Amino acid sequence: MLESSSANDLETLSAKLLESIAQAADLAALDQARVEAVGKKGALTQRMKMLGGMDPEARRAAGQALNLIKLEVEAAIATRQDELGRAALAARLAAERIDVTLPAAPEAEGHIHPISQTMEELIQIFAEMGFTVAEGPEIESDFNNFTALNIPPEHPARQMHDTFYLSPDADGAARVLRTHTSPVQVRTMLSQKPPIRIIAPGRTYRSDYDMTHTPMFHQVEGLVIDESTHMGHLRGCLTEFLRAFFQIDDLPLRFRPSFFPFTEPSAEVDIGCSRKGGQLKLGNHGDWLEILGCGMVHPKVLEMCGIDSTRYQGFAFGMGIERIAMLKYGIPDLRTFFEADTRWLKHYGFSFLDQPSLGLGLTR
Ligand code: 2NM
Repeated sequence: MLESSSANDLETLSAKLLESIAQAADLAALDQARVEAVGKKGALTQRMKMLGGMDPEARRAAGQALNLIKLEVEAAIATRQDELGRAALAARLAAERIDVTLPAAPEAEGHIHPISQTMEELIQIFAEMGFTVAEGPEIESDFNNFTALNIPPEHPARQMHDTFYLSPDADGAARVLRTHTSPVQVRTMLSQKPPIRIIAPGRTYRSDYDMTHTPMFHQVEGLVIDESTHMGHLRGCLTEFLRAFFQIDDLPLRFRPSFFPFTEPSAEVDIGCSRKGGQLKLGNHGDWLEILGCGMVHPKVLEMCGIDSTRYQGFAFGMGIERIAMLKYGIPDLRTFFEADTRWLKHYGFSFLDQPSLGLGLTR
C-alpha cells in the first residue's frame, strides 16, 4: 500500500492519466479518461482513500502530491475538452461551408394569366378616367340579371338553353349564374345616388360551347350616370379607352346603330383594322372589326333601379375580355384560355418582374 503511493509510482500514474486525456479522440473518450482518473473508482480517488491508513508524515506528502496531480489532471481535461470542442466546430464549419458566389438554383417561375393582365390594364385606364371598380356575386337573382335590365320574358337570353338556372332562393325567387356583369350596375344604381361612374369586370356564364364561346368567360361593363351625360361622352370615353388599351393613337372608331333591351339608342362599335394577307392588324387601314356594344341607359332601366329618368341619364357599354386580350396579344384560340396548360401560360402569360407600361400615360 505505502509502496504504491511512492513518488515514482505517482509520477508514472500522472503521466499515464495525462497521456490518456491528451490522446482522447472525442468527448466520449475524454469522459472515459476522466472517470478512470477522478471518478468514484478512479485511480486518483482510490489513492486519496488510502491516505487515511498512512502515518501523518507520509500522508501529508502523499496528499499534497495527489492534490497537485488532481489539479493537473482536471486542467488537462478542461484543455482537451476545449480542443475537442473547437475541432468539432471547425469540422462542422468545413462540412457546412456555403459558396455564396454560386449562382442560385433555378426557381419555377409563375406567370400572370392574360385575362388577369388584361383586367389590370383596363382597370388602370378607366381608373385614370375617374371610374371605380364595382363587384357583385356570380349567382344572381333573375330580377338583377334580366328584369331590371328590361329583358322581356320571351328574350332568347332568358331561355333555359342559354342561361344556367339554379334552384330558387329561400323566398322562391329564380336564381341564375349571371350572364353579363350588368347586375353589378343594377346593384350600384339601387344602392348609390348619381353621379355614378363605375366599371364592372368579372366572370360571366352562358350555356354555350364552341370555337368562339366558352360557358364561363369574362366581361367588363361600364356605367356613367349624371344629369347631362350624353352620347358625346360615350364616344369620347370609348375612343380614349380603346386607343390607350391597344396603344394606337389614331385608332379609328365607328358607331353602328344596334339594339339592346337595356339601352336606347344602342350602338355597336367597330375599330379600324386590316385583313391583308389573312393577317389581322389593328389601326387606320380602311377595314372594320366589331369590338363592343353600348348605348344610353334605357329610361325604364333607370326607373326600375330607382333613378329618376326625368333628371338623370347616362351611358353604358360592355365588352368581352377574352376577345380584347386575343386581339392585343395575338392569342388565336379562345379555348386555350381555360385549359390550364402551363406551357401556354409560359408563352402567353406575363412576368411579375416585367410589367408593360399601363394606363393612359398620364403623369401623377
Ligand atoms: C352592353 C351593351 C350595352 C349595359 C347596360 C347596363 C345597365 F345596367 F346600365 F343597364 N349595363 N351594361 C350594356 C349596354 C352592356 O354590353 C354589350
